[in-house]
Amino acid sequence: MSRAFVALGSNLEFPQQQILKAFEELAALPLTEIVNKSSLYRTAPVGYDDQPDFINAVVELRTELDPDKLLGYLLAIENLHGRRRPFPNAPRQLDLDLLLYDDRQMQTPALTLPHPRMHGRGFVLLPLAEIAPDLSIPGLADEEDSSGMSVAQLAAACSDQGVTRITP
Ligand code: PH2
Ligand code: MG
Ligand code: MG
Repeated sequence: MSRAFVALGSNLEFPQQQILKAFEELAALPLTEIVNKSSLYRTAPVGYDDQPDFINAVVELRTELDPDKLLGYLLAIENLHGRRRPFPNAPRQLDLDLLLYDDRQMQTPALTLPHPRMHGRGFVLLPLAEIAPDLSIPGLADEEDSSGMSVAQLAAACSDQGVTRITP
């Protein structure tokens, strides 16, 4: 069994419902269970500003799917939600990013692990810190600023990025 973390994001067509539906679809994947879910977070857009706020969350999975198989299922769920890709960082019904898969470090055209843009992003790190504060990100020890820091410490450095936990 492997341990994987997946980030969810949506800012089109009833984002909260997109994320809640995606929780159910992830829970229904073969050889996979959700063992932990963060709260939902309302987050300011990063990268391309002229778009609605996002709803973001992170889940922890236990899975027997290998990373490429899991990624294939994530893309299939995105497609079920009508995901289109008109330009980078465009608004979307659903984005599912594989953040971490055990301690795996890999770089292929299809998949980079850990997710290469997770380190400074509050919309990933704050929900991740809610469910896995003590985790450290493999490979990060090589990067001067953040070596040895836990997810909670990395998240604390992102407190000014417009990320608000939505209380149920
Ligand atoms: N995803 C991006 C780019 N910018 N900003 C927020 N707030 N949330 C996201 O999920 C997000 C983003 C690329 O996938
Ligand atoms: Mg993304
Ligand atoms: Mg993506």
